Amino acid sequence: MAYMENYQEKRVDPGKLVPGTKTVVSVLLNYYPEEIQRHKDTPVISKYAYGRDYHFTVREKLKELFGFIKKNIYPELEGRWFTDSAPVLDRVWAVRAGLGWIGKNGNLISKKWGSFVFIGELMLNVEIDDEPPEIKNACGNCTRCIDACPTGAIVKPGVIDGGRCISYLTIEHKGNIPEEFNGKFRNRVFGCDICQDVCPWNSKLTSTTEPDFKPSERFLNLTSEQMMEMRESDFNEMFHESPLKRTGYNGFRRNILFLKKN
Ligand code: B12
Ligand code: SF4
Ligand code: SF4
Repeated sequence: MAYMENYQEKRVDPGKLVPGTKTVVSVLLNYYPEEIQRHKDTPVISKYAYGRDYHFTVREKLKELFGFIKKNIYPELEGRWFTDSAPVLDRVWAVRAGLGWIGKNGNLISKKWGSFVFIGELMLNVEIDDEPPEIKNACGNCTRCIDACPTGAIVKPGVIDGGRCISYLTIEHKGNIPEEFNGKFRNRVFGCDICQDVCPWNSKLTSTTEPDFKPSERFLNLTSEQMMEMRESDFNEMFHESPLKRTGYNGFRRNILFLKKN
């Protein structure tokens, strides 16, 4: 993740990223699925990857929102939109927009939507007169996420050691998974939701209505054997336009073999 060290100036000052920015509009998109993988022993894929890659979906929606604002409110509107795509601190903008707080598990938590939400922004050249409410951190004394993380990746409240996080190790990491993590992945094959699944703010969530994120029946029914034996052509067919394209078949196989070995 060396790319995280680049563009520090642009990261903290949106005017350096999109000259003329006067307003940042931060939005959330719920991706909490109605149903999870049906077979308990099938290697677990993170909920964010159940459907179409959110980068496409959120970007399309942001473009639409931009068009709507320009057409109906500010004809002079100029700007750009982002989600996880540029040197933008998505969670920090969501906090400043009053959408939630950053929980001890490092995720933005909304009182209404929980944390299974994607974050995106519009950077606009118009001034919008709005005082967002300040949302207080509502984690309280809870430490469920820290206690549940199997690799000890939450090193301080809200601070994730990326190098220890299963999400990083299964998606971003290149090469073999270090031996110190043998037996610690709790059957996670792509990403990890453990610190979100245990969060009380995620206990009564409304499922997403976004069709792009709806998993296929075939995906929900995958058995452990089918996943272990999946061929490249099946993988490409099932995960076409999916976040799993990021690791590709080889990364997926590496993760499967790591789980099998342990
Ligand atoms: C790098 C990254 C990762 C890395 C590192 C995670 C991390 N916590 O930093 C890895 C690969 C591990 C990862 C994992 C996941 N990620 Co990720 N990831 C990102 C990414 C690209 C950048 C995060 C970042 O900037 N980190 C670097 C440092 C600077 O951030 P930090 O120290 O954690 O942030 C603090 C400072 O910014 C400070 N701060 C506060 N105020 C201010 C003000 C200023 C001016 C500054 C400079 C700083 C500052 O507070 C921040 C929070 O503590 C964002 C997208 C984006 N562009 O923001 C998505 C993002 C954070 N990830 C996301 C998701 C969904 C996940 C996973 C759930 C995926 C999964 N299921 O496997 C996991 C969750 C792991 C976890 N417990 O956090 C979502 C989170 C949505 C949400 N509700 O919060 C994001 C926002 C993508 C999106 N657009 O929706 N991720
Ligand atoms: S995503 Fe998994 S490995 Fe990463 S901090 Fe949360 S529980 Fe730990
Ligand atoms: S599990 Fe508890 S401590 Fe962790 S983010 Fe949720 S409320 Fe906060």
